[in-house]
Amino acid sequence: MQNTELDAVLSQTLEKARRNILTLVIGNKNYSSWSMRPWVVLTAFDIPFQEVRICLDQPDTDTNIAEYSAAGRVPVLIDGQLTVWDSLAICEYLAEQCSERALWPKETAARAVARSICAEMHSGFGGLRSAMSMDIRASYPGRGRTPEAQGDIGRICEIWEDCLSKFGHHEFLFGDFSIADAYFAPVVMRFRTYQVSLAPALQAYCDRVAAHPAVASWIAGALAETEVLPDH
Ligand SMILES: N[C@@H](CCC(=O)N[C@@H](CS)C(=O)NCC(=O)O)C(=O)O
Repeated sequence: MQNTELDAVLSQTLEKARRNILTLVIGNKNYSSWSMRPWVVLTAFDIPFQEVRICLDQPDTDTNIAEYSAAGRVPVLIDGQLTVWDSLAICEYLAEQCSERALWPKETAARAVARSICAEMHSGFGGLRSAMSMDIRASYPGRGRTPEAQGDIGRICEIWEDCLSKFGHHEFLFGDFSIADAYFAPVVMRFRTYQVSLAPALQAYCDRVAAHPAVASWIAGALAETEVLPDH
């Protein structure tokens, strides 16, 4: 094959690869807890993707997000012509697309509980979310302990203890790292920032989550950011 033909084949292949690669639209890594979840899942399971980062709380944030999703929120996953929005829908889509990999636990009962705790996280824990928002770079020891946040912390500890002992063999929530751990990774970030004291087994779980390469890579990204969003 001549060099020019080779170049043409190569550029067609690259173009095809570029068009086929998943795109995840996210917010700031320091602040966007919802973005963190699918990003960690994609990274933990070695699913190739490119990221588009939109800075939150800016005059052009809404316009920038609207280019990808009419829902006006990140994260958004683009797969060719398909747009999937909302962190839980994205994780479900990824699990379906990569069914050969155990993004959800393999065993039926464990999978049902994993889905339950992710749904509980997705629809609840407003006390924790509003009083102790994710700010990975910061350190606010003892702040944000409203009664509602304390209640949420108690419930999260109960969930973790239950899953780690029943399904997790004291490793990740369901043994191997799964969507459930990615879903609780932003909580681990909050517990570090606000220095929530935990029972040793739960602290060890938090340390394992923070040390997971996908989570560590997100933290590194957050530390490299410089924007400060006081209202977020
Ligand atoms: N339920 C949604 C929540 C998404 C969400 O609230 N995202 C925030 C960032 S973490 C956002 O896009 N805010 C838009 C803005 O700040 O303008 C999900 O799970 O994806």
